[in-house]
Amino acid sequence: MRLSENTLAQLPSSIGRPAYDRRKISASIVHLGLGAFHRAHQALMTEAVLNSGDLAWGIVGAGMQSSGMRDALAPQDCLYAVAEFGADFERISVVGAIVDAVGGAEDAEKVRLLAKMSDVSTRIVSITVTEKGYYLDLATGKLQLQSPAIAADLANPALPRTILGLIVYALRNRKAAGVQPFTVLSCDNLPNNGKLARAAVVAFAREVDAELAAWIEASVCFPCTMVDRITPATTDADRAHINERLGVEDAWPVVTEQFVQWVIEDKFSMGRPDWTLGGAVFSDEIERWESMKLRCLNGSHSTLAYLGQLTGRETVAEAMQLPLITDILDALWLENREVLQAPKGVDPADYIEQLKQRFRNPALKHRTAQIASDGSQKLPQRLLAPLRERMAKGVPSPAIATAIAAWMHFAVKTAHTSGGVLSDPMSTEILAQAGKSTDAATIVDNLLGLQKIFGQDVPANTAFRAELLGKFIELAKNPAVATATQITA
Ligand code: CS2
Repeated sequence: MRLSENTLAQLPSSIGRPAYDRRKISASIVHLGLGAFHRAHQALMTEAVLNSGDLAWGIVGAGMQSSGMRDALAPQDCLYAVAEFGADFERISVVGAIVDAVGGAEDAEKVRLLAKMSDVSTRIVSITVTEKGYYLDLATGKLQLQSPAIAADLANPALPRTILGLIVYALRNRKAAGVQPFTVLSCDNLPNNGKLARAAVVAFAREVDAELAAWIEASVCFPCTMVDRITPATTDADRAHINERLGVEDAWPVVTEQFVQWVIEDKFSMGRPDWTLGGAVFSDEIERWESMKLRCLNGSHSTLAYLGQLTGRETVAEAMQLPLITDILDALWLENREVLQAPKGVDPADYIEQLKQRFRNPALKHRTAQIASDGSQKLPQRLLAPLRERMAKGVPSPAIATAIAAWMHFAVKTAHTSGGVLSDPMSTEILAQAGKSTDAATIVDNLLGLQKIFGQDVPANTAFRAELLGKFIELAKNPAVATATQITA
């Protein structure tokens, strides 16, 4: 039997469920990027608002590329279970905040989505599409006009597929109809995510109509946010366990940790839910929150992922068992702390201690392969940002160098593995550089030459280049690390 409105009453009493009448909800939030993270984070915070009796904030969730989530959710009235797992903790709740799911792979669905976003009922458009979904060249901040997806959206205003096409054409429709613009709420792991979203949207709009671009610049709110909740892809074992607890079948439950954090800049043009009811914080210190999180959590996550992949550790919790890796992380955190501006009231030492506990959570099977994806999109804000601050101070950064060397070895190993696939929008360029030579210095220089990732300043810094090469060779010689075998120093 499937989870649905009709089977809600049969759930065991230990399972949380909506305490409100779902038929009375107004769908005023459109969320682009209907994945596990949104369902474990913003949707759950919105559920707390609905549970408080404010039914003005239902969510229409849209897949961007696939219809898989819509196919899973639609037959269950868009209800789904969130399982929060810790070492000695388990809480499962069924969430009702998503009232409609849009499939990302079908033209008719894209038309329906654009119509909903153009309608006055939509007050907020929120986004989780990961770094690459903004089509920005992160080193220069420029829109990737040469990207086929952007070119297609510029050519096809009736059927946009990227967030930029959808947002700009919906705003154009609203402007034409005299409807107020919605707020664009980026919830991706990017520094100043609201500003980046604004830059991408305005740059796209300029290609469409200069006057529209000026109107967007003047009247659309793009608050910045810091989002945090470790939410791995759901495994078959998780699904089986959760469904056993539910007593009915949820085709795609979400597994996450207990910890949750959302810090939001309070800048909304058509109102907003009181997400503080779900634990969110409104703050004007987003930049500090975001850079602390990106560097201390995500930077060490990426480091764990590449070192984990090289040492045969499948999950983050397994990688946290290896002193070789935790020693590097400790050094990385120290390097970060030396250039960190923590938000008021936050002690970085406590924050980092809590991260260690979160990474060790044995109940989460967070695959290092999942985090290792899209390195080209992640390295700049996670590792290169603190590196640049340290370079400006003239201090060495051996731990950051080790982390980048680990990414390089991961790329080289993939290039030398027959059938090896690098999950990264820049995979072709990266693998070409990584596979060209077996000489350590040449490999390091070739990869450092990828300007879209490293810019010009990082490769030009001879002290750092030497440090990186030293760490690259050190990892190649370490018997616990399985790099591509043919590297010569
Ligand atoms: C991870 C993040 O996949 C990744 O790159 O570092 O998804 C991480 O789990 C979240 O940002 C935690 O909030």
